[in-house]
This record gives sequence, structure tokens and C-alpha cells, in this order.
Amino acid sequence: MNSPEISVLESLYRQHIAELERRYAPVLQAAGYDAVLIHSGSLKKRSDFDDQYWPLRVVPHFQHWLPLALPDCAVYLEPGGKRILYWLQSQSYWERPAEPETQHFAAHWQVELVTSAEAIKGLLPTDKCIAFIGEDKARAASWGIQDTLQNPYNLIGKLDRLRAVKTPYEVLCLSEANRRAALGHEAVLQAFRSGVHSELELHLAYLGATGQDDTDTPYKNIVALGKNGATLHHVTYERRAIEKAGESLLVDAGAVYQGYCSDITRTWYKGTGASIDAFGHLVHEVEGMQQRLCEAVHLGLGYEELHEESHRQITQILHTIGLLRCSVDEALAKKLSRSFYPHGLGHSLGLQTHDVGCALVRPKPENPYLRNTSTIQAGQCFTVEPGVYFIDFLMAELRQGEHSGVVDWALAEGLAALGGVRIEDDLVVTDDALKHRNLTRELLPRGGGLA
Ligand SMILES: [Mn+2]
Repeated sequence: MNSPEISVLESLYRQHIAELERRYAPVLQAAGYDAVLIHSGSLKKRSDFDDQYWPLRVVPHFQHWLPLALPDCAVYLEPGGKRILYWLQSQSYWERPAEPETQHFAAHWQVELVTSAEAIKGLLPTDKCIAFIGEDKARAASWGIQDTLQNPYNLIGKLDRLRAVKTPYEVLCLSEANRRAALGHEAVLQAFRSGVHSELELHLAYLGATGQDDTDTPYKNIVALGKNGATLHHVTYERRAIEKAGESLLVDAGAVYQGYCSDITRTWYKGTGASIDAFGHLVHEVEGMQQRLCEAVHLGLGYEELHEESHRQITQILHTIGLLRCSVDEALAKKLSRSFYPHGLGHSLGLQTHDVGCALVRPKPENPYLRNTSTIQAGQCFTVEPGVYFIDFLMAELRQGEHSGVVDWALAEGLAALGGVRIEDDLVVTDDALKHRNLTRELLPRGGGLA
């Protein structure tokens, strides 16, 4: 499989911006604005003590309209009227900005080339009430837009909400982001299988196979060998290569295409021994559960219900592998799964890895880190990523607590050396009989297992 055909991209993009215009118009009208100006962003200095800048993180509202990743560009949108792209032409001889991967978007805009950000001020209509969306308030002020018109709360909230439902163009981009990430996951599995035992080297293999620089990835790759898998966001890669009789590998890494992210986790293991066998059993069980949870996705289901179902199934798994020696009902009543699975089942996915629009309601107090509390609807894209971990301080807490006696601590210690298991796919909800597309499994059929 290759990148999308440009003709397909173009035709879906045309529909995408027509749909966005339909969605924006009533929102702008209700909030009382004639138009909106969305800034792409400004470069941020890494430190006041030197002259280096962070790579640009484009304002997602801007990228919703087009995949241009340059500072100090802006789009001006007037419902039923103008759609203008102010495109800054860099005059710097120190750096040259990256070319967009494709040019499928430019023909759909009235493009105004400018040679300085300041020049945009003179091009803006003066007789309109224009809301500004962006991070750089000083830039907005320099364009004559007053404070009260910058990121108005009643506008941002509604624009976030309309991002939860993806257009076919966005689904294509999310699928391509999955395809690219899948190349990386395959490469890392091959490297692990063939004896690479340095997290840094595995990380570099992922970047190489996906054609991404470290700053291009949607989030910092999580590459964790053994015990490090228990650090949920392990990004301080071990440089040493320690060959062990048995080893586990957890990789949580994605890719970006036209601004859209993928977010995929796989857990592999190899070798022999009692702990590895127990870990293999656990991986196999988590894989089965993750697939059942994906299967259960359907229109109208509350995502938080699915999260709670994942706690019931994880409790059953902890019992099945012999870690919990009480009954499943007793373990559920004592909420023991929360010591092994302290994060949410998943989150919406799109222009941000943790995308907006699906967490408008607070989760229940026992689910503090759940980032999706929506009722599942067609066009949503979200992850399903249950996990089981042996986190030092959570284990210590459990061991010192009143429920210590129900845990097989010898087994827990053996498994702790292998960190944890997480398996994560990206799903898009459809309104047909299939109920959803699993964008990840279409390309990476296995969620984890023996390397
Ligand atoms: Mn995720």
C-alpha cells in the first residue's frame, strides 16, 4: 500500500472544507462574529538564554482547514463569503521551511502571499467583527484584534465539539497515519526479534522505518524494555543493550499525515522461563480482551461504560493468570484492578493525539484519567488501549494495604521485571452494519505476543 492518490486526496479535501464551512457558519453566527481569523502559530524560544526555537506546533484549528505547517500564516473565514489564506513567504536565509508533502489544498483558497506577518494587518477587513483563534496574543494585538475577541470561550468550545466527528478526508488521513506507523512497529518488532536490546536503537529503527524525525512524531515514542514498561510514558531511553534470557518490549508510537495522528501500542516478548511464560499468558489475555472491547463499540454506547467493562475484564484476567487469589466478585468489590490499570481506556484522536470534543462531561471520580466520556457516534475516532502494569509505588501501596493477602506476590514480582502490557488500536465509528473500522488492525493484525 502507498500514500493516498493525489486525486483522491483532492476530491475528499474539497468535500472536507465544504463540510467545515457548513459547521462553522452557525457556530460563528450564534457567537456573534462575522468572521474568524485563525493563526497558524509563532515559533517559541527554547530558552531566554540562547537563540534556538522549538519546532512549531501548529494551532489545531488552523490545521483543521489545511495542512500547512508554517509560522505566522493565517486563514480568514467569513461564512458565505471569503476564504482567504495569508501565506507568509519566508525571507530568512538561515532556514528554509519544510515544503508541504502535497499541494492538494492550495487551489481551494484565495491565497494572499505576504512577506511579513505585519503585512496581514493591512489586508484584514475593517468593517467586520472578527474573532481570533491562536496562541500568540501579541500577534493578534499587532493585527488590531482586541483581547475580548481572542479565543472567545463560547467559540472555542463549539469548534472543539465539531472536531469530534471526522469527515471522510480526515478518516483517510488518520488511516494513512496508521499505515506509516505500522511500518515502524513492524521494523521495531523485527529489530527486537533479531537481538536489538537498546531502547534508543529501537526508537531510531522506528523513526527510520516511518521516515520521521523525532520532532515529526505525534508524541514522543514510548519504547520500553522490561521493567520500563511500567512507566506509562517511558521516553528516557536506555542506551545500554542488556541481553536477557527473557525480555518484554512495549512500544507506543504513531505517525502524522497532513496533521492527523495515529497512536498505536504493541507489546512483545521473547525468551523462556516461568516469568516470561506468565507474561505471555497475560499478553495473550489482554490481546483477547482488547479485541472484545473493540468489537463492543457501537453507536449510542457510552465510552465510559466500555471503560468500566475493561475493568471487569481486567479483573477477570488477573484472576485467570493466578495473580489474584480471591473471587472475581470480591476483587471487583475491592476495585483491585485500579492498582494494575490506572489509566483510561482511551481518548479521541485527530489533529491532536489527545483530541478534543469527546470529554465534555467529567468522568466518574473513580475514572479520573478517562479522556473520553462521550456517547459513541458515527464519525468519531478514538483509541481503545487497555493495559496491565506492575508499577512500583502502586504495588507497594497494595502490598501495605488491607488487600495484600489476596495477591500472589511471587508472581507479581516476576511480572514486574517485565513491566506491563498495553495494546492500542485506533477506531473510527461508522453507521453501517460493521459499526466501526479498526484503522490499526487493517495494517497490523497482531496486537502483541511472542516476538
Ligand atoms: Mn493513546
